[in-house]
Amino acid sequence: MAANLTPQYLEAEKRLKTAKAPQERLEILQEMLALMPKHKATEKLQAQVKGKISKLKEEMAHTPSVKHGVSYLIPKQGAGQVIVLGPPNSGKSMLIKALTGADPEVGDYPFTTRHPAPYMMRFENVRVQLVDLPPMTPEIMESWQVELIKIADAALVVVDLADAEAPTILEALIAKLKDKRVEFVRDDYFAPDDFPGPPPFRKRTFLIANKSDLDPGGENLGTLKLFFENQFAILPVSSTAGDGLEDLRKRIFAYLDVIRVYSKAPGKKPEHDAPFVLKRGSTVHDMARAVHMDFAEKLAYARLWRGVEYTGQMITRDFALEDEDVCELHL
Ligand SMILES: Nc1nc2c(ncn2[C@@H]2O[C@H](COP(=O)(O)OP(=O)(O)O)[C@@H](O)[C@H]2O)c(=O)[nH]1
Ligand SMILES: [Mg+2]
Repeated sequence: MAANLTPQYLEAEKRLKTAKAPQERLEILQEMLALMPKHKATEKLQAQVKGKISKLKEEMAHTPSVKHGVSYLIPKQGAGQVIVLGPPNSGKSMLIKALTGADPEVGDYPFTTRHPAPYMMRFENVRVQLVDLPPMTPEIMESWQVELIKIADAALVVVDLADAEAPTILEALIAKLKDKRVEFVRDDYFAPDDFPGPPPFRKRTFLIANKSDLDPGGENLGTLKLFFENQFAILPVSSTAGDGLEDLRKRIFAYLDVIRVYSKAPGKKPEHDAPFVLKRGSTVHDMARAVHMDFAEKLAYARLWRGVEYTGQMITRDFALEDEDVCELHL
């Protein structure tokens, strides 16, 4: 049976031969898949292209693109990785300092921060990784910065409330990133697809309106809301005075969409200091795998403690866990 590939498909296939950048290769492969006639004779070819796509995505998730010899990979640590970005001097480093107690370089001149750097923020009994990114403007945007944003679990976009230009700069920055297939969203909502081609990288994002101490009347905050309220939750904070930071910490954790589960040995107290951090929706089986690869295989049943609702009842391996559950695994 003939595959009957279209000229458009063959042309895309030709482009793939010379394409080097992973993102470009991904886009071409996805185009090929879309262009391929779907019938018996192309089944094998479809599977091949799909295989290449998933392999490439896997690779891209682990390596930020290399350009001019600059490449940064920040290994994920803790309950999740949150990228902190925005225009120069908006107070990104100061915000991180206030949230983590760490000591990133803070300066009243632009471009104090030149390399990405990870810091750990404590939230209750877990730690969340915040990545300080050198400033971005619509004009100054390195491809590795874009890759780091794509990989992160969530984003904080920081703007300066004292800067009347902030909304316009931010609008241009968002547009530029959208061209690079990064879309900041309030939630995992599914936007009507106004993207031609492969789906974009959608990042859960808070718009941090920093330096609220310099906008006491809230005028600039009002303008920011007019511009962006539909797209983001806008959180006014003051990194120097500390206003709004406790709330922000909580909301960052909630955004990561993870749960904490405490393991417990029979007859012992649960280990509250060392929660297992799992994706929301994880089951007892997932928990067992997180504890030890072998446990997942050998798991017979588990017992659950959850408020007054569960007080040690038996649950099966496909039971869905919730934040702060206590779980006793039996092999
Ligand atoms: N008044 C005020 N100044 C701030 C605040 N956050 C940062 N700054 C100042 O803004 C300048 C830039 O801060 P920095 O964190 O280095 O900005 P970055 O370039 O975005 O990392 C510094 O002089 C900070 O002291 C804030 O909440 N209120
Ligand atoms: Mg900085």
